Amino acid sequence: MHNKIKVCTLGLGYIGLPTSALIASHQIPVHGVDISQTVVDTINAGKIHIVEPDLDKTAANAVTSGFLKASTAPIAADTYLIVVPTPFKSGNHEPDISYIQAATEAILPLLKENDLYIIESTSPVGTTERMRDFIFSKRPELKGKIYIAYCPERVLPGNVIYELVHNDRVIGGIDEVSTKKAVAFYGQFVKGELHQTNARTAEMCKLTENSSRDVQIAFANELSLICDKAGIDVWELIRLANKHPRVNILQPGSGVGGHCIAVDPYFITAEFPMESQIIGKAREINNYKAFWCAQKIKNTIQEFELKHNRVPTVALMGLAFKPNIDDLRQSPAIYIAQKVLQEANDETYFIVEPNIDNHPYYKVTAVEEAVAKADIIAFLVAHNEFKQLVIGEDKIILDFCGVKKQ
Ligand code: SAJ
Repeated sequence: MHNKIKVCTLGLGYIGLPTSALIASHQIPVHGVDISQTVVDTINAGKIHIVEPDLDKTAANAVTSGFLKASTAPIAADTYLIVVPTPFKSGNHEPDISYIQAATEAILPLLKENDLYIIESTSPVGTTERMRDFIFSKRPELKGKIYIAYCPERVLPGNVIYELVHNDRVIGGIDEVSTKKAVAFYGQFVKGELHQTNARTAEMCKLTENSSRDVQIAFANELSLICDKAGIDVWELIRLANKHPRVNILQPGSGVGGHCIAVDPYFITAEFPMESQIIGKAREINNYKAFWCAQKIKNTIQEFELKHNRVPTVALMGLAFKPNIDDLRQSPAIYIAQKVLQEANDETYFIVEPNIDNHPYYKVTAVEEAVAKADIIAFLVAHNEFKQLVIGEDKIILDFCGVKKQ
């Protein structure tokens, strides 16, 4: 057993757990905290509660070596990492930082001179300063005696363990000494470059990265709508436009999902509604794209009925929020499936998602069976399993994500 705990992580989710396991793998004792007893028990049993390649081994080793221990309550450490969710307030797109506030409140009595407090959670601009003010309002004797910084994560789900080590990081303290202290902390386990700035810039940087991707995808999605009307193959168009040395258009799809890109831009628009015109419009376009896909499927069903005098069978290919993962959270494909099935008449539907075995609401059909039986095949996600499919000439294909083009 290690008598001195060095790091206390608050939040053991998609980022908190891999980060804790990575730090522990460097023989730095980590005390991980989560509000869920099930999560805590799972981790202490050497198992994990999320799907992420290689995380199981890293986490299990960290637990068996004794460097990672999970609990529902924090204990005194030298460094506190806040890695809790920042959802929306109910009913609107305003960020809710109450989890960050609650996590901070939980460690307030434990804070002591020279401690380092870092927020990693995606946060609206000014959150770190607000937490600084909150901490010092309750513990005024610590003013100027602890270090406070913001350092967002940038890892791509599915490649978390590699990216945690190799991605560059942006680190912004509330003052220069805090920045330096946080840089020294991450330097122990990050191989990417550590870029120094202030807390507000670091907060905005995270929001900017994901908004930038959202805006670029919206551009591609807008082109797909224009091309559909103009009778142009958008995939060919983008491929050709990208031959220009300074053009790099992303790929259109059935919308933008996940818990980052479809969420973070609202952290900017909520606070700067007048200024964030393009960012706000991009969100609208990417949301609209999913609605448009659902309409397109419904129209195709109607046209089929009129032409063939019978109801068609329909295959909806993919439910995940992006290719080759099993994560269905905030997935445009789920939204499309719901919309289409809501108004289903007598059509028979085959729902396909090769990355999951079953779903609480939908019966999942095997790829080949669905393709063989369906009259209309709508590709919602460009999974690898769909790319090599040989599809009969008699089928109607709605390829929203370019599965047959990329
Ligand atoms: N998508 C498209 N067209 C594209 C690329 C993506 O429609 O050309 C769609 C995907 O299908 C998906 C959505 O966008 O629905 C988001 O997928 P993604 O792979 O772009 O990103 P995420 O949400 O998995 O992870 C992002 C990453 N951010 C950036 O690339 C700027 C990741 O680095 C962040 O760490 C993560 O958000 C996060 O946690 O914020």
